[in-house]
Parts: sequence; C-alpha cells; structure tokens
Amino acid sequence: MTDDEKKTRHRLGWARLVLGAFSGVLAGFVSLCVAELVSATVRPQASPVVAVGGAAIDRTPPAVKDWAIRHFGTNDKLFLQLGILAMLALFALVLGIVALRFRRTGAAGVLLFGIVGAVSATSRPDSTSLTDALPSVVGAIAGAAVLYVLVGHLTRRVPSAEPAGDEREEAPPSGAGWDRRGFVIAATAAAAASAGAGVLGRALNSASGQNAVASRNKVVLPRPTSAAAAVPKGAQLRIPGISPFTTPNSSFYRVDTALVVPKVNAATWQLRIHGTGVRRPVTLSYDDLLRRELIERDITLTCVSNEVGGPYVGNARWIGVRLADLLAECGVRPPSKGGSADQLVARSVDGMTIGSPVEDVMDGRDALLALGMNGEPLPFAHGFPVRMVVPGLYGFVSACKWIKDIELTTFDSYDPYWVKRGWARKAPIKTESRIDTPKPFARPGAGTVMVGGVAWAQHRGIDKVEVRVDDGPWREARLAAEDTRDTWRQWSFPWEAAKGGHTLTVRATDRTGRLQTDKRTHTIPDGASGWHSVVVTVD
Ligand SMILES: Nc1nc2c(c(=O)[nH]1)N[C@H]1C(S)=C(S)[C@@H](COP(=O)(O)O)O[C@H]1N2
Ligand SMILES: [Mo]
Repeated sequence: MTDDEKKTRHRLGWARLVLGAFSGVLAGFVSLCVAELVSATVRPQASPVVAVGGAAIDRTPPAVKDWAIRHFGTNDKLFLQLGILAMLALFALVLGIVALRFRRTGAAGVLLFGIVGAVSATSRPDSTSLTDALPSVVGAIAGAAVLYVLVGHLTRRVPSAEPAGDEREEAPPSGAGWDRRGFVIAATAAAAASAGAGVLGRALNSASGQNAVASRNKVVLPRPTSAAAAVPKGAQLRIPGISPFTTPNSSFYRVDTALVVPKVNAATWQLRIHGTGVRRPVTLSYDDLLRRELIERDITLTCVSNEVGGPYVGNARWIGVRLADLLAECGVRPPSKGGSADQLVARSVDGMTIGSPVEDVMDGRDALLALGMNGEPLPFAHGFPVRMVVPGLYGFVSACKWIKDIELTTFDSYDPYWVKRGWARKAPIKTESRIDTPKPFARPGAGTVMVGGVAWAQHRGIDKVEVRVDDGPWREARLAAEDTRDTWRQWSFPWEAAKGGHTLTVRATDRTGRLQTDKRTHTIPDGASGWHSVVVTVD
C-alpha cells in the first residue's frame, strides 16, 4: 500500500466512525419522536424524557434539589430535561459506534433504554396503567430498528475492485465497503418520518389539554359570600423596588415536581374526602364547590425551599371553600375535640401527597380549597381547578395543587412525599424578613437612601421590623399598614447613607413577641432561618 492509500483508508475509517456515531444519535432521535407520538395516545406524562425526569426528581437527594433550585431557580426543570437529553445523546453516540462492530448489541442497547423509560413511566406515583410503558417501548423498537438498518449500510460488503483479501472482513476498513447511497436514503427517510411523528405527537399532546383549557375558560367565579376587605391603602408603600403587596399571577413563584403542568378538565374533575373518622365520606364535583359559600382572603404563601432573602414567597387574593366547614359536614373532628385523625393527606392528580395537621386546618383559620387566585380561576400552573391554601404553613405541608383526594389519617401511619425525602412532618412558617431594595451590590448615591422590603409570619402577624447599618444599633423601620395577620407586611427605612461599603441587615418580630432568630439554618428540614443582609457601596 502506498502512503496515499494509507491516508485515504485512515480518513474513511474516521468517516465511518463518525457516521456510526451519527446513526446512534439519529436512532435516539427516532425513539424520542416515535415515543412522543405514542404518548399522545396514552398521556403526555408517559413520554420517556418526562417520565425519566420525573423519576429523577423523585429520587433527587434534598441537598441536590436545593442546589438546583438555588442555581437554576424555577428553570431547574428545563435544565434537568436538557441534562437528560445530553446524556441520551452521549449514550446513543457510543451505541452507534459499538454497533459498527457489534450490530445486534448496539440495537439491543437502544432497547435497554426503552426499558429504563418504561420502568420510569410505570413507577411514577401518578401512573395507573401499564400502558404508560408503551411510548418508551415502541419508541425504542423503532430506534433499534433504525440503528440496525443504518449500520447495515455502513458495514455491507459490496463488490469492490480491491484485492480478494479485504473481502473476508465483515466491516472492511476502507470506504469501498459501504453503501453510501443506501445509507443516505435510509437516514434521510428515518429523520424525516420521525420528525413528522414528533411534531404530530406534540400537536396531539397539546390538543388533549384543550378540553381543560375550555373548561377553565367557561368558569365564572361567583361573588364570594364573605368578601375580603379592600387592601388598606397604607399596605402598599410607594418605594421603587419593593415587592408589590399583591403578587400578580404572572410573577407568582412556582414550585412543584411536575415536568408537564397537569391540564385537568374541571367538568370531569372530582374530589373525594374519606379516611379515618370521616363519618360521611363525599365525592364533590367542581360545580358542587362553586355552589357552596365562597370566601375571599388575602394569604401569603411561602416555600420551605426559600433561602433567607429568597424569592419563593408571594401574596395573592384567593377565593375558595372553607375546608374546615366541609370536613365538619363529613363528620370530621379535630384531635382536640376527640377526632381520631391528626393528619390530612391531600393527593393531586400528578401523584403528589401533602400532609397537614387536622388541628391547624380546623382551628378557625381560613384554610381554603381555593378555586380563584387574584380574580381569575386558578392558573393551570398554580393548581387549576382546585388547590389547598392554609395560612401559616409552608406550601409543602399545605398547598396541594391539582388536588383530587383528601384522606384523613394519622402522622404515625403515613408519610407523604416530602417527608419520605427527609423534610419535616410539620412545618409552621418561620418569622422572616427580606430587604428588597437596595439590591445586593447596588451603588446608591450618598444621602437619603430608601431601604425597603417585606416581612412575614403568617397567621401570627408582624409587629415590628428593625434595620441595622453595619454594626450600629438596631433602629425601627416604618411598617406599612397591616392587611391581615395572614399576609406579609411591607416596611421602609430612610437611611442617611455615607460614602463607602455598608452592610444592611433586617429582622422582624411577630405578634407573639418572638424575634426572628439570627440562627442560620438550611432550608431542610423545616425552612431556612437567619437575618437577611445586603452589602452595598455608597458612591
Ligand atoms: N401537586 C403538587 N402540589 C404542590 C407541589 C407539588 O410539587 N405538586 N408543591 C408544593 C410546594 S413545595 C409549594 S411551596 C407550593 C407552591 O405553590 P405555587 O407553585 O402555586 O407557588 O405548592 C405545593 N403544592
Ligand atoms: Mo415549597
């Protein structure tokens, strides 16, 4: 062989390797597209990336989840899915190369991924049918077939002008041994057909949510029997950069484990109330709830994953049914009145379970089965058609979205979703305060700088907020008017700022006289504590 011939062979060897890898990735793409189409006949949540992502979320250690929320915020799910896709692409690429040498093994590898997807899909808590395995299985079979065929074209023995010696090899190293035309045709056909299937699947999946969208559009929320008083004028301070007293739905934080927001049709939705000590179990429809007395309340919701100074807190005007009344009608009594159940477990359509103390829900506070949020039916992302809201408890122990079932039980006999993952069984809101303005590392000019923010201690109320500059004395901030003790409270503090670097710190005292603790804790297991500080440079 001449040097030139050697170089050509080397190049063609590399080309085949690249094409093998490409075949693997294409097979992966085919699998996902076909799975998407099949999922449209099952349910969108059964598609493999969603299923594997969901399974990953369920198994993520709290510390990693916390890290992800801290770094990616509400985009954490997007990054999770991109991560899964990147991993899949990498494995598919390797399988393609493996298939060049071991054609059957490569194809079998694709099937193995189908099994991973199928197991993930059927083991999700909201999976009720083995048909959830279908998208992954059918997709994997299609992908395996495509890889088998494509690699066949790359390794085919075609009559060549080369010396007879080369023909013994299954996969000749030289380019003369592969079927270029066949490969290009097969790859193009596979790519086009599966892209079509993928687009069709996406379209069908989004169409399946249309009934739910239509049912939401039809909702007219009746006027509440007990309306919330107008928010006092003085509750909203006019300070640029402060969180608005009422958080608009569009900017209300969202924290949940759902990779696909459940689209529930209100017309067919039902809520069952049953369990220990429920003398008259009921099943209610959306219309049943609409016909009941509705109350309207301002309630501030907080996530236990909120770091000191973090964004996962918002205040909304909710409309809903008083949960305590409904429970009483079912014959439920709180433990203090001899009831046998001390835990209320809410279940959602997506398999979430959230446990609240029956005592808290029935102690007279405005625990709601909420239907409306800030004047409209609940947005899908915030739990349409119905969710729970309980003033004074973190969301993970009270605020079940897309609720479909309420079971009365005991704390001893059942651990809900987050408790199984190391979070606390009971989690009342910790008294907290936050500086909204100035922002960290801001550079305000010397002179009067308006410092402002919010403080919350739902169901106890905020009594006092104090601000400290550097190591100076604590000085009382001006409190905005209180709406109710279930809502947060704005505060402001005019600071005579001198040039240089300064640290501003805030702390609140709640209505029970308790000062917000300076003890820094992690969010796990029952919420972060500590004082919020902001470092600024005054120019
Ligand atoms: N079905 C369901 N409900 C859920 C959750 C969830 O993951 N799934 N997360 C809970 C948590 S941890 C919080 S803080 C609140 C957040 O409600 P939001 O997204 O409307 O702000 O919903 C709660 N309800
Ligand atoms: Mo939360």
